[in-house]
Amino acid sequence: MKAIYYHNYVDPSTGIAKAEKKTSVTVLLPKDCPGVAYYLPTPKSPHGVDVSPDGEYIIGGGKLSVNQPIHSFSKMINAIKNKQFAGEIEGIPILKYEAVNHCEVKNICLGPLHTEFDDKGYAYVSCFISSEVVKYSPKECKVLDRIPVYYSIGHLVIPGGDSAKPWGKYLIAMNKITKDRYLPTGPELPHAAQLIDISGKKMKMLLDFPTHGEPHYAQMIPADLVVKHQKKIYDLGKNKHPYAVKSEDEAIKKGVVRKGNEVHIYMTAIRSHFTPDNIEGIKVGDTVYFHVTNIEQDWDIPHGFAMFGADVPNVLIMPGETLTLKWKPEKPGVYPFYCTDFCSALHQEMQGYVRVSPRNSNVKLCWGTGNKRKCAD
Ligand SMILES: [Cu+2]
Repeated sequence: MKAIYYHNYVDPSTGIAKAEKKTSVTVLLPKDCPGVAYYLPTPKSPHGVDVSPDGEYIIGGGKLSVNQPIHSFSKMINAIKNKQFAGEIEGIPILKYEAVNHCEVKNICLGPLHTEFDDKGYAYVSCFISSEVVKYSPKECKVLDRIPVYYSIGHLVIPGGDSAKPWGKYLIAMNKITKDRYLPTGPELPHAAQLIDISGKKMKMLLDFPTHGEPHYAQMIPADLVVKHQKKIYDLGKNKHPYAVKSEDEAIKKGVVRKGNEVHIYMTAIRSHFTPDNIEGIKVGDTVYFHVTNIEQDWDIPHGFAMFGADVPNVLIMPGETLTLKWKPEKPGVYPFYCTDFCSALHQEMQGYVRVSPRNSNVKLCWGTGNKRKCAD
């Protein structure tokens, strides 16, 4: 059907984002696609739905029910095969509750919301109203342990707990209310996260710490899964940004280029200066583009670039990356720019100046840093 939307993507070789306007979208209507979806009835006001690592148990958090319904995936497939339906809504068949239900965990808690799983076949549900985490066996439909949390837990997370391979050592409870837990610093208090050891038979509270926002869906994985994919720098040699410069000499050589009222500045940033850091010949009425390449090839050395009076006041440039900041000076004067990310002991000195002349002046474009200077022909 007709719909206008923008498909945005970043070309990794240039770092430049492009937006493509599209005019149609594909819409699937269930009544035209039999078998695409089925309803699983879940009492009452279901909130979360989570599937066990082996794919067999589909657990609905019936928030206003004290009995936790556990649906069976294999029973569901059979029910679909045998057409055990209780009705239909807009072309989507409703499966018969009794045909798909594995069991109900009776009196599990008040307000069960979300369920996570460990690597031993146990499930852990967050209980919003009774403020607790309850450990149970979905297979045997049996509650095994419960631990109070402070207070009103929403989500919870176990490393890999939403995947086919959980690491079952820790659980973090994400709580929405912390009255009486922390220093009363103002009208709003922080929310809380609580780290719980789930490696033993009984759950054990290890740590209670403030967090912000309403802590929500989160995932945890062991750090060594991330380390081998981590990006420390962008390779300067592979930077294909049309205004990238790879050295200070190149920045001086390419320098500042005027195209009518448009001025493009090739600039480098490295501890602890910009090249060029002294520019004149810009005029009121010009649109100035600072194309700043961070030529560092070292981990954790981003540089910032802020231009006094620019609409977007600041960009943060990672090592090897080029970013552009647009600026339209409105009156003559000398304007400072500076690095906005603490990069070294001389970070505070990492700054420069642009001299802006009146609209009709004939001040020549000149640029440089220290003794390296150049002027336009
Ligand atoms: Cu810096």
